[in-house]
Amino acid sequence: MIPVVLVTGFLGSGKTTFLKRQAARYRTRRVVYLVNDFAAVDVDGELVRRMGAQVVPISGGSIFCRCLVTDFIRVLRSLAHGEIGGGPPTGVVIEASGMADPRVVHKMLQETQLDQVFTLRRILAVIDPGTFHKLCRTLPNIKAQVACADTLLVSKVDRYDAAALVAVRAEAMAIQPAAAWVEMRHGEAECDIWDPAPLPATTGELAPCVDPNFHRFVVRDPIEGLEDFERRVALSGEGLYRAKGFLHAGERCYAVDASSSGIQHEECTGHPLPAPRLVCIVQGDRGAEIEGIWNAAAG
Ligand SMILES: Nc1nc2c(ncn2[C@@H]2O[C@H](COP(=O)(O)OP(=O)(O)OP(=O)(O)O)[C@@H](O)[C@H]2O)c(=O)[nH]1
Ligand SMILES: [Mg+2]
Repeated sequence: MIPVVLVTGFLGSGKTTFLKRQAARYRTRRVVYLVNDFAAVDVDGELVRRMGAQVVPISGGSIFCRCLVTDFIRVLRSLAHGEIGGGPPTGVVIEASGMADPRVVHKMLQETQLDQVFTLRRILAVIDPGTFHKLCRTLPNIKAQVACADTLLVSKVDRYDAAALVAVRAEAMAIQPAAAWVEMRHGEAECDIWDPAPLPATTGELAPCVDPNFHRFVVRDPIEGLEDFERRVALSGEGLYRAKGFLHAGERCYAVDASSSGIQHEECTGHPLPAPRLVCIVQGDRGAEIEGIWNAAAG
């Protein structure tokens, strides 16, 4: 049986940061990272691939929605048959998209008989203490992610004081009292993802393909450097959940990222450099307005 680890968590909570650490840690094992980005072009897969890992991106929605589940099943079948990367992997790590409701995963594996090849070993929910309380009230899928998890990876603990963490812990443990609580800094956590853990029994349905709470778009024209990126993030305000991708400024290339924890950038090195691309996910009812900010010529 091929062990599978599912990593969930809202947009920008720290899933890819965690995967990058795992990719660095298990460099010698033939682990495949299946990276499901809600946006239509692959950004996170590229970031994990640049750590030397084998990545299969599934972009443009949730692997637990009706539109993408067939792609997800097809990829798992190909992995099982050893058609990706020359032989079956020793393990699969899946980054679910931020809004995914993973409760359906058990049923999906059973109905497709993929459970005869893959064993779901862990479900890890990444929680950002800064957004968790509000999201629990507004997005049922966030509670579903916690309800499914054997472990809650509490990210960004460098940003919050002990009292804030205690409050978040109480709220999360009320949803899933059996889950382990593990604190994480920049993707670093004391958690061996391949150690089996008892998983909560959950069941659910595949989600519809369109979620009116969110609007996503790809930025058409290149953004002219870091300042232009920062300016557009500021103009977008709170309605911007995520902006991420790669931008070129002269000879340099940067991985850029805006989330509830602010703006980050990191210079990319090596060859080839990633092609420029930028994706945004924004509040559904401000979709057209914020898309206009990003798809307007540099001011
Ligand atoms: N301060 C701080 N920032 C962090 C930490 N973990 C992640 N971040 C930052 O949070 C932002 C989002 O992190 P990602 O790992 O891309 O989050 P994600 O959950 O994969 O995001 P999506 O795939 O878009 O849903 C990035 O700018 C990270 O550098 C942490 O422990 N501390
Ligand atoms: Mg990610």
